[in-house]
Amino acid sequence: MLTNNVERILIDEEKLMNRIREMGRQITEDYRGKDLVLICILKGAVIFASDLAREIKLPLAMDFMAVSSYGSSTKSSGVVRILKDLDQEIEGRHVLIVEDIVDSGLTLHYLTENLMTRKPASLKICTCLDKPERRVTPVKIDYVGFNIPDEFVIGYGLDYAEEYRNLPFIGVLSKDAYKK
Ligand code: PRP
Ligand code: 7HP
Repeated sequence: MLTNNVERILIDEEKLMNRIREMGRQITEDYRGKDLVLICILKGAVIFASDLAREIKLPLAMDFMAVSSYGSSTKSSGVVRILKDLDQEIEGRHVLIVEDIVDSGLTLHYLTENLMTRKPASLKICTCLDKPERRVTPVKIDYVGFNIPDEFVIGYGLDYAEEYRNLPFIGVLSKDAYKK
């Protein structure tokens, strides 16, 4: 079964949706009258970005980047690769990066440096989850859904070895699933 390797539910669907509604309201206020581009970092952020975008009551553009630093492990390799770049120019536009999780911070450190060279009018970061205990590189996060403890989580876009992204909640991966 899909939920076999879920040790426990950390954030249920209702809590997720309520928080995303609040974040959408805040972002709507902050970006009113601005040329906003949401950059969804594939693949993990796709579900969060889809829900968040619908709670932002403003005209906006969406673009997608795919970077990978994890492969099928539960630890960051520290090496960030761009697998898919943006389709749109971001020079002079207000860019909001949308992530599912910030862990070591290596992915966002790389991404912000890379995107800043393209001269956006502003560059901010929004993440559904933050694991501050795991930080290796400091990153300034502007919008955080939830701070979570140092446990490997799955669901709502987050995977383990490409599975579990379609769980509607955030759950803790059972240790049996990867300690073999
Ligand atoms: C995950 C996640 C973040 C990154 C965070 O992506 O979606 O992009 O790791 O980790 P960090 O802060 O330690 O860099 P992953 O490489 O697993 O790709 P995926 O989104 O396609 O699953
Ligand atoms: C990346 C990642 N992917 C899934 N679950 C977690 O807890 C993660 N941390 N960093």
